[in-house]
Amino acid sequence: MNRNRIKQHLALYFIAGTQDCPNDIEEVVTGSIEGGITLFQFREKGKGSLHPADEIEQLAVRLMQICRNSNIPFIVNDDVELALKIGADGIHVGQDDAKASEIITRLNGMILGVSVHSAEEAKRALADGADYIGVGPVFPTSSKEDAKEAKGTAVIEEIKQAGIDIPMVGIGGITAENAKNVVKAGADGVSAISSISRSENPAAAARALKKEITR
Ligand code: 3NM
Repeated sequence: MNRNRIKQHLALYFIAGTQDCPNDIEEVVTGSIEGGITLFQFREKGKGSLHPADEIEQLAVRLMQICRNSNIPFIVNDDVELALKIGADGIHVGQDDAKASEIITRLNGMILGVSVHSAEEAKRALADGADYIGVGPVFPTSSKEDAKEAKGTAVIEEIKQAGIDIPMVGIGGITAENAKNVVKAGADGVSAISSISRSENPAAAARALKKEITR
């Protein structure tokens, strides 16, 4: 996918796994799409996540179908084998997951996203061939147990100032109240888990976020 389209898809990037959803995840994802998300990442990870691999795979396939019906690219977090097996649109890896430079040859055009926490890591992700980076945590988050310290929009600004030219999305504690600052700082979009997944009305939550980033 070309850079401009990637940037467009980063506008409102929703991430979730069953552990993030008090309600049925398929309904949550359907609602979020109705509310205007532009990309979805399946991240089945941490306390409360589904464990048997076959259940994870079946759920991934169902969620991918829901996304495909609305032309929303479906990204798998971390699990390269699962992403390849089900034919996902992309894979997202963290600094502690499989190395981007090692998996890129297997991806065959799939979107590759990498989590970064500094300009240094951003530079490496670009050199490794990442299509986009997730920069965080911008604000404190309770959706990732081992999240690093929140740095506000400083790292996003640093990456911009350093001229590291790669599509980027901010992540961590992003809500409709603070989303605008993330885009103002130079991100192409915002990524969110709980402000959508834990909302009683995921469609309305996504719509509220979208409004902030598009005006
Ligand atoms: N990665 P919420 S923060 C999955 O800093 C993830 O790389 C982060 O969840 C990073 O929107 C995070 O609920 C959790 O704060 C984001």
